[in-house]
Amino acid sequence: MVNKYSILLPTYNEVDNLPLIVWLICEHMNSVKASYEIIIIDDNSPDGTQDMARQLQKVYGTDIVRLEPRAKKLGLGTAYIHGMERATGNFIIIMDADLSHHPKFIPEMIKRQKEINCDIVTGTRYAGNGGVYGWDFRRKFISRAANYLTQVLLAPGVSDLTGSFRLYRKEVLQNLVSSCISKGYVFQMEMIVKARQFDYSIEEVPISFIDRVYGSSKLGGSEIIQFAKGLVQLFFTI
Ligand SMILES: Nc1nc2c(ncn2[C@@H]2O[C@H](COP(=O)(O)OP(=O)(O)O)[C@@H](O)[C@H]2O)c(=O)[nH]1
Ligand SMILES: [Mg+2]
Repeated sequence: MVNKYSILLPTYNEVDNLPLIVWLICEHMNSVKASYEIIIIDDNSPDGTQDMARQLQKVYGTDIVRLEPRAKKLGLGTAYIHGMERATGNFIIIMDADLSHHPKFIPEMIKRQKEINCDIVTGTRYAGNGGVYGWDFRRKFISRAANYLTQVLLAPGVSDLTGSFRLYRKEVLQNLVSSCISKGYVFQMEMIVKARQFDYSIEEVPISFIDRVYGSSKLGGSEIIQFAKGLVQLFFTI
């Protein structure tokens, strides 16, 4: 069977980033002759992201660029589920739409998955040539601390637990999503911890993460507290 990759792009106010990310994805997927679709899950962004998505559908076709909107801002976790349920590929790639995740890493993830025949390939900022660019000390510290704490408490043996640039076998993602309870940023971490429990094979590909240029981040103080709470909860339930 020929593999098909469904790339989920959750968007909230990404009108400036969308044309470039879609173009880059197409370039890189075509360069390795992969079969794919891009699923834009937009939560009724007030900046006109959906109009932009419809313009892009005219350029690339509705089979390549699919728009699966929701009525209001319902959060990232459920956006992935919404996209996954509508995906026609046997592999699912999740990534941010703000150009922090460069599509040039997708062919590397695909290659690694094929070499090892693994269930999950996760991008890592904290191994090999991976890195973080453009973050201030505060964000770097929070991310490092979150990864370090989780490593100490749960020892999942994956170097980047809070990243969200990953490739999953579709049935693996379905199984993980239905067994994960966390909301917010802790969700990415729980996915990996649960994947370990289920004995799924996980490979890593180093990525460089570039902070967004256009638009604004949604990480605030409450998210950090939520993460800490989620980590403690996972520690006691797993
Ligand atoms: N559909 C949807 N997308 C979201 C929501 N919140 C964030 N996003 C998207 O998720 C990705 C990551 O969000 P971002 O704000 O960049 O988070 P950060 O990189 O951790 O600061 C981006 O593509 C956002 O547009 C949401 O509530 N709904
Ligand atoms: Mg971002």
